[in-house]
Amino acid sequence: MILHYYPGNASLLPHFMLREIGRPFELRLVDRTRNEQKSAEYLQLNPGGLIPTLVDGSLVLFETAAIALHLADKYPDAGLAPPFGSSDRAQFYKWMVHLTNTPQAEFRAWFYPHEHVSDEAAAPSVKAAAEIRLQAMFARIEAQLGEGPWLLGERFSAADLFLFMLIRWGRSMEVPPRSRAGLMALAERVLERPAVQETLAAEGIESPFV
Ligand SMILES: N[C@@H](CCC(=O)N[C@@H](CS)C(=O)NCC(=O)O)C(=O)O
Repeated sequence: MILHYYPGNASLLPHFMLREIGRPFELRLVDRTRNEQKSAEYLQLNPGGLIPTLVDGSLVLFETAAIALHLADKYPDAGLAPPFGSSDRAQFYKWMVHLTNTPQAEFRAWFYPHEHVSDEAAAPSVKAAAEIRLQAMFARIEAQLGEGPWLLGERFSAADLFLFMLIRWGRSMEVPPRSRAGLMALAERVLERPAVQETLAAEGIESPFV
């Protein structure tokens, strides 16, 4: 398997999972400083020119959540998702879909506000509004964590790795997700995982992680 990645990008989730799974894989840097995600070669794999892409034999996959669900399904022994057909599995789907189509999508407006305006002068206002929506999203997620410690209660899953990545992305927000005790507790537990530490080191990501 080959993961096309850039440090700290959405590729972080499948990278965490590949290290949790513990099988050999190759990391291939998509150098964003040279806009390689828009190169003709990369667009063949990922027509949107976005990171990540997973190549698994003849299978080429884009969309972070799809890659994560595929890895969880393919390697059930890694315990990254609850058993098929269980209520926990349904909750797992709920969180994976929610995280990708709500906060992850909103983060695009926050990171790339210029893509959401016709007048460049409006970009700061779009970013500020995205931040307010993100804060509300993180507050709702924290409220639903309840006793936790994980999104699925007692059971760790790839959804927690996904949430960790989003908490990290928000670290320079005015009210960062880490300022919410429940989210910080989850992030600290995720950081205790050896696979997570290995991933962060391999990507050259240093503390503070969130
Ligand atoms: N929905 C896509 C979004 C991926 C995405 O936005 N990736 C960002 C990095 S986190 C990217 O490639 N940005 C570079 C660009 O927009 O050119 C996914 O989850 O795979």
